[in-house]
Amino acid sequence: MPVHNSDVTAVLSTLADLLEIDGANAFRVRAYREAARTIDGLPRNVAEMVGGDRDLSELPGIGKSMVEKIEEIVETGSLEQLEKLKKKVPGELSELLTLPGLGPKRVKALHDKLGIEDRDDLAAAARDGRVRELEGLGKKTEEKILDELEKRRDGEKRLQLTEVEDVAETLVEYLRGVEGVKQAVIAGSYRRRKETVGDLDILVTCKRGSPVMDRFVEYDEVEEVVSQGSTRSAVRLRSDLQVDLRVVAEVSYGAALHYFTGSKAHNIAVRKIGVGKKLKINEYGVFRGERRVAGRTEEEVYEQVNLPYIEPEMREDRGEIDAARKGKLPKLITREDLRGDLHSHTKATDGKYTLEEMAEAAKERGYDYLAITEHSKRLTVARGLDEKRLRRQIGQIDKLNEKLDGVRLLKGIEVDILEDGSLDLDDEVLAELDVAVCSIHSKFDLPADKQTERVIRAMDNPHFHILAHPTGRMLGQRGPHGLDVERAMEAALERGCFLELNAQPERLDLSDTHCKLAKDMGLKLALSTDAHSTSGLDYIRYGIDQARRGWLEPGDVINTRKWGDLKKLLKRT
Ligand code: DGT
Ligand code: CA
Ligand code: CA
Ligand code: ZN
Repeated sequence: MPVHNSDVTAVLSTLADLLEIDGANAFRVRAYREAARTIDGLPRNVAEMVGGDRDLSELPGIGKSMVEKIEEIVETGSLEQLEKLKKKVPGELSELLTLPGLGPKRVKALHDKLGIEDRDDLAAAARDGRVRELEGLGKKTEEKILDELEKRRDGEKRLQLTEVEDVAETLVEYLRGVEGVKQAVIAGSYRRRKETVGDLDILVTCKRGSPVMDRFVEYDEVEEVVSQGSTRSAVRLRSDLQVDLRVVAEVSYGAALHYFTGSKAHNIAVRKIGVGKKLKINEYGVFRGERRVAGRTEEEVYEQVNLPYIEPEMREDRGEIDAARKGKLPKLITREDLRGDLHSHTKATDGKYTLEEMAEAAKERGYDYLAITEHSKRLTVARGLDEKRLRRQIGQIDKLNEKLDGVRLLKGIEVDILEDGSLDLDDEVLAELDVAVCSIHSKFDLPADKQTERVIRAMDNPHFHILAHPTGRMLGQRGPHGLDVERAMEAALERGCFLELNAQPERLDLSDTHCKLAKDMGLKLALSTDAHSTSGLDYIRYGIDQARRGWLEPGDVINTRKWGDLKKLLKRT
């Protein structure tokens, strides 16, 4: 069983939690947390780094002894130190640290005095009124704990950004229509355009006496009112989405928007700079002593710490603060920068529309070109094209292009990469195409090194242009198929080919950190929808969001170029 980065992160975080409950030195605890966070943000597989010639201790927050722990986790799947500690402090206790009012000392007391070992024990004790008996834990905290435990039981999953989008936008529109409401915006991970969101965080400014809180909790889609107050309420919608609403003063609007947009790590980093300037930064504003020196806009907040405005998609504490400080923030790509889409299907295979209809749809969206990339013959479920049918389509596209005005269809294919790394169509027909998008649709379970070799061997074919949906993951359905993305990127760079950022909302493949890795390596990406219908072209928005989270600029994406220039880029050798 290969060890994933998330496994390593989980072991290190649990260790940090249990040490904290056990009363260990705060620095030690923090060291494990830092290490966990570093591993979590790594775009490569740490297990392979351990096996290879990389020096892990070069990573931020990872010292020599931490390297040994990581190696132990990679090799054994666990950590002896943790297993020993668990005999004293049950592992499930770590989860209790995230409950309202519960810090390490209190969790320890719950364990020592009430024999609580996990959340079920805690729920039972809270229901019996035993929790309130402990020092410092009153009836109120007990109720909050119980509430939170129940909430967690129902909704433990994160929702895909695209699943919540309609619900979210409709709700904000509704709030904007409430009497006295001036502004209503969604902050949190939703504003950062993270691929999944835990809950929605909405901010409102309004006139005194606006009934916004009442209107919010009585909104049609509300299934349960979790809490209601004059400045903060929380509800759970029928779609299982939890929504927090906060009413903030206009003088605090920018500070609140900044605070609740997060990420938490970004906030902490900004606040730290503030501390160095004797400024206190919180959701109410930026303060020097008692005096509010900023807060109306986010720009003001950043200005106080001598930083330019940082786009929400970049606020993950992944180097954006440093880049901002040096005046080196990327000028992030926007939808308008794209000149075309390089991955789409028509009725000839598993798409819904004709060549003409797809061309028209591309033109309506302001594109200069659209690549038609049908599946190849091995993918029989999609009625993939063989050489003969592909040649027929090539002829149709040539003819259609003579008629088309203002848009061009590119002759392409989404050719299967077979198990041995060969391509599913012969070289002669591939040579007649403008673009070959290549992808894996079978044998997802090959060992990682075999999977990687398979892809690299495919790239050796001079007709290979773009590796489509490189990792094969499907959000919430299936994990990546094991390709070593960094090695694939290196191979692509050496051979003059590219990787795709597939904008299908359940794919978003590459991830944000992979996009950033590509950029750092100097590898350009294709940003494509894989549209199976005319409206499917609109999924490009999600790809743009992901690209921006990966720091991509127009120059980092090949389909921002005019066809003539793109054609040169696609030329191998
Ligand atoms: P999510 O909901 O899990 O997808 O992620 P977020 O980022 O929306 O997180 P959420 O809803 O827990 O909190 C919204 C924002 O509030 C978060 O991005 C940053 C801010 N925030 C929450 N807790 C803290 C905290 O303890 N410290 C700081 N500095 N900011 C926090
Ligand atoms: Ca949130
Ligand atoms: Ca929240
Ligand atoms: Zn496709």
